[in-house]
Amino acid sequence: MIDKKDNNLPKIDTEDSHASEHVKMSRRLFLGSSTAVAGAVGALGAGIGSVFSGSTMADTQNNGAGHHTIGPGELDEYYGFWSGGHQGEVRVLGVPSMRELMRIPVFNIDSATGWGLTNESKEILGDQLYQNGDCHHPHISLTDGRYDGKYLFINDKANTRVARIRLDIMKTDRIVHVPNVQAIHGLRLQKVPHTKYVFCNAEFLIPHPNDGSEFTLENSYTMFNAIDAETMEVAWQVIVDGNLDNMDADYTGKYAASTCYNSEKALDLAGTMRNERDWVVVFNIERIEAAVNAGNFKTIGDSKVPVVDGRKGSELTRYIPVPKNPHGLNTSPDGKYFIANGKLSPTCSIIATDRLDDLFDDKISERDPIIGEPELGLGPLHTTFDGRGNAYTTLFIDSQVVKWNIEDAIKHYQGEDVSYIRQKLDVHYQPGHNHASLTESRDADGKWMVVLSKFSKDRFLPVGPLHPENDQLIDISGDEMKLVHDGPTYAEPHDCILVRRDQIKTKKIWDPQDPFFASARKQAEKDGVELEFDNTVIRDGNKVRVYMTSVAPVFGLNEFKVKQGDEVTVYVSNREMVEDVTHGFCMVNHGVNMEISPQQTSSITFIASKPGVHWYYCSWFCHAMHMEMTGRMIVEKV
Ligand code: RUQ
Ligand code: CUA
Ligand code: CA
Repeated sequence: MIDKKDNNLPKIDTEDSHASEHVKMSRRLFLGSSTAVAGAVGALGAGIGSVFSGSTMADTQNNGAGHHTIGPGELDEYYGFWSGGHQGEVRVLGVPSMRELMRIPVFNIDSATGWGLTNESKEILGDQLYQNGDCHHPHISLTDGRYDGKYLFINDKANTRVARIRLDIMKTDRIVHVPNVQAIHGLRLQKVPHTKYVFCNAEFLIPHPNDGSEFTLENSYTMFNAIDAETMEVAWQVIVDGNLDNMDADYTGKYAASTCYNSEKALDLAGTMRNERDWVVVFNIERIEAAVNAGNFKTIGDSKVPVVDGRKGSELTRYIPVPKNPHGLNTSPDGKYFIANGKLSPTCSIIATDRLDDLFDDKISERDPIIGEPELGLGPLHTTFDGRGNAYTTLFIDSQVVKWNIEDAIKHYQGEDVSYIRQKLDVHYQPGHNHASLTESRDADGKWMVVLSKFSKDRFLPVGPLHPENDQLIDISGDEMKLVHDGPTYAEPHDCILVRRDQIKTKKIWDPQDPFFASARKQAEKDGVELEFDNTVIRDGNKVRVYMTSVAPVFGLNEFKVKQGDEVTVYVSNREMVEDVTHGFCMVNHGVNMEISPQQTSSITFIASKPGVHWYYCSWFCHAMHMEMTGRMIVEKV
């Protein structure tokens, strides 16, 4: 272990040692001939056990080109948007530096910005004000198969929600709770002609209605969901057989496909592994829309969402059998293939999207769209692409990423004697998602790949029993993958998306007319208050509205007076015209804090339950006299 630590030091300008090269080669050979080990995968437990056995070899880090180093003051080429996992947020990183630029609170409560505390954020979070969320899949809206930089969408598995983030201000602006289902997991966007729909899978099977009158798994099912990307209303739902895991959409706008690992409808682990093949279910978007428009749907309970039946035998779906408990599903950037990752099978299944019309017209049989099933290694979870015909698949159990050539894998399946594996690279450790730059668009540029490893084990200074994960940056621009950076991350990013920096256009300061705080503006109008200028207190029964401006380093009000028990709403408008001068408003001992950026209005409501003097202060450093940016709330006893 001690020796290993030395090996982990960055070795930017040195050559690979012969020793580690040797180990790397022998390991590759071992894995190259290990395709008969499928049986060993049998139990998922075997994979977990190997966390600590498969990766204790010498460091196989390639000595990277080093051009991932971005100097102080230099800007990155890519934005990376990371899921924040069960922290419930989204993180913005610069790539290739892997510097964290910003956090965007989504489903979580954020002490710094007041997300979950302010009236503006509560309006977006809605009635379902849960305290937690579980983000997995961040995806950026597209127009004609290219990222358009408008929105980012992300799922909440924990509370069955989908959120939209406006990328011009990098704030969450809409959240929808998906009815009739439990646990939104896989989420992707319609790519063509544009992101009209956000597609998302509900993972778990539930009875309908789920009101305590029925508990059996036989009478439970789950649904595939489409959300209108502009209105953020659920447009329709499709009942399926089995469960749903991950998904992707095609480049015609006609099809979407999801993996199912629980075709068995089992409750126990062994049961979910009973079938040698589960399936990929393909959704025919045109036919589903036609069925909804023709009124061939039902609704469930109070929900008005049209529900169509896509179970086996339906015209709306097709079920393509694939081995075994498949997980990720990824569309190649040329639009030709859906690739389903086998998880308990050492294979990926290549589905030809140009055979789907025939499949739906019953001209071919259910396995005919499969045109390749390469053996890649143990525990394939997700695949990403370089736009040059190569695929990169994470191997969870092997702790590797395998680079393979898609056309050669297809030829091999047709009986040609070609090898399709290009390289296997150790990653540290147990990778889940991987993601190459621009890979979910036509513009996949094959420069960088992030591998999101679930375990960091010995890669960082120890921080107690809870370890960070490890997001590794890999240079894929050359023939060989080169590992160039380790990035510790907190609970649990799952997935990320990389876009070119010119594809995102952000505002430097807020538009004072922004809909984000339209309700505050409306209330001010009703009260005859001008947010830009006025500093005033409006009493409305036991509701008190306090309006104040903020210009560094003063609040418009040094003091305001309320009565014990009043419901107080404080509106602060930041009048700065200069970027980066954010103020905060923190009322001591009231659980009240919020961000107010230039030209923004923020508001927060609380009960003034404690008589006496209560200071408030600016909580975002704004000026040399920032400490002096304070005031007092006087609460009179009643
Ligand atoms: S899933 S580690 Cu939540 Cu994206 Cu595959
Ligand atoms: Cu205003 Cu600090
Ligand atoms: Ca299964």
